[in-house]
Parts: sequence; C-alpha cells; structure tokens
Amino acid sequence: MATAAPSIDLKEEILRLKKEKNAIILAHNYQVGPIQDIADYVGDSLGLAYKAQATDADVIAFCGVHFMAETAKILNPHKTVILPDRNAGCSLEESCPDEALEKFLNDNAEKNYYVIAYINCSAGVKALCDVICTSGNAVNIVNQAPEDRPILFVPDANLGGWVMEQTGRKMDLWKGSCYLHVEFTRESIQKIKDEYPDALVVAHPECVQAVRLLADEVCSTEKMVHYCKNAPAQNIIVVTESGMLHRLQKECPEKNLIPGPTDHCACGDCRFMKLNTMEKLRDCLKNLSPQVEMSPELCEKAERPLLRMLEQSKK
Ligand code: CIZ
Repeated sequence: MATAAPSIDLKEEILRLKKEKNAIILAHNYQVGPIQDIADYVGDSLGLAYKAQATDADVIAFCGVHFMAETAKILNPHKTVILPDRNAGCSLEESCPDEALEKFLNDNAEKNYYVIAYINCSAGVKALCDVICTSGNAVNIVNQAPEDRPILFVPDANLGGWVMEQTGRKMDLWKGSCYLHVEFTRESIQKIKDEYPDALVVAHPECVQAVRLLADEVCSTEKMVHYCKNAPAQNIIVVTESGMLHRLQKECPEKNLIPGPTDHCACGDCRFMKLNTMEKLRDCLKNLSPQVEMSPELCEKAERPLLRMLEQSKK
C-alpha cells in the first residue's frame, strides 16, 4: 500500500515527543514505510523481542500488532508500553483463544503435550506453553523439543506444517491461520511467475503448502533480507505482507522486488498492521495511551516460555 509522505512537522513532533518521554520506537517489518523510517529499530518479532529486552528507555512505542506490544510488556513489566492503535489485532491470535487451548490440554492431559506456540498468540496462550517460537527460529526451537513427548504446535497450521517438513518431527497442529497469508494462492503466484519467468520467489511459511511449493525459498521476514541481498536474480517475487517490500527495497536497492499478489489484490496488506499511522504514533507518544496492561501473574507465566525461546535461539 503506498502511503503519503508525512509532513516534516509531524516527523519532528514525533522525534520531539520521543526525546521528551525517553521513548524508543520499535517497528515491525510489516509497518508502513514512514513508520519504519522513523523507528529506532525495524525487524521481525524475534529481533524486536531482543531489542525490547535490552532497552533502557522508559517508554516503548511499539508499532506492530497487539501481541507484539504485549510481548514487549511481558519482557518489561515495569516499563510503559504503548501502541498506536489498540485495535491492531491478529487473526492468528484470534484463532487460538486461551480458554480453548486450556480445555484442549485438559481434555488430552494423558498425552502430556510439549506445547510450542508461535509468537503470534495472546499472553494467555503464551502462559500455557512450554516454549515460544517465531518464524525465524521455529525449526531450531522444534529441533530442541524433548524427544520423548508429543508436540502440540499452536496456532499456525501452515507454519507448523512447514516446520514438520523441515525437521521431520511429527507434531499435532492447531488449525489456525493468518487470514492474509492464506489469500496468496497457487493460481495467483503462478500467474505472477508467468509474467516474470526469470524471477525467484521467496515466500513466508505462513503461506499454504501449494504456494510454498512454488517458492525458491521459504523463510521469515528477517531471513528474506539476507536472501534478497544474495539472490542471483534481479527480479524477486516477495510473497508476504506488503510492508516488507519497503524494508527490502531499502536494503536491496539494486533488486526489482515484486509484491506477490493475492487472489483478489495486487499485493497483500494486513488490515491490522495497516491500522497504525504516523498520526496515531504521535498521539500515543503524546498521551502515553493506549498502553498495554497485564496482571503481574500473567506476565510472569508468559515470560517463562519467552525467555526459554530467547535462550534456545542462541544455540
Ligand atoms: O516473526 C514475525 O515477526 C512475523 C510475524 C513474521 C516474520 O517472519 O518475521
């Protein structure tokens, strides 16, 4: 989605407020260009979690979706964590309510599942899990799971299916999906491949298997940067949320990056990610609201599997 250039005044106001509040601005790779450009750090959930853990700012302005800001709060219970739009949710998070997961685990208690949750889930779900993963480290995390326990992978069945293919480890999959990534279809990607026969295709593992099979590389957004920089092709079709194209175009100015189309649109905009705007970023810094709030008990329970992930990610 093309975003109008923000006024110099708006940018200056955001930078002034950031200084005044001793804030850091963290932005996900899927945010609109102007937000990425003004952020202190732009990255995927894993990189953002490490940055949130390391910061000494008093305020974290998190430009992403709610579960990402919540993750920053879990890692920083005593800091103020704000987000531009409280309604920036996630269909994956919605697909796995904590009550439903708790009931499933109780109903299947005899299985003694080792539960691995993709970071795109609520704090309530994180609190019920053994370890968290991101798309960037999911293969590594699954490879470290105890061999004597069955794995339940929540909430993304597509990412889980891809990880099973990569690791050979059988897992039971929660039937959740990202509403946007499943809109990329075999037909929509084959059509753009036919238009650019010499292009390479890089796709996100949240895509369905039929799309992943058309890709030359399947990886997380952060790994896409490395892939595109080093790919031996000028044209690269990028099959993920459209905000990634901004990051990639900055990092790989010499490449022609082509957004993968969905079955009804020339590129994939996540309706939740795109709720955040520069005006809302300014307002949340000014008012220190909306804030992410969570009980200390929930924070503590959700922190354990997150810290385990950060630790296991280094291996
Ligand atoms: O892990 C993330 O930040 C997401 C949602 C996608 C990716 O691959 O970076």
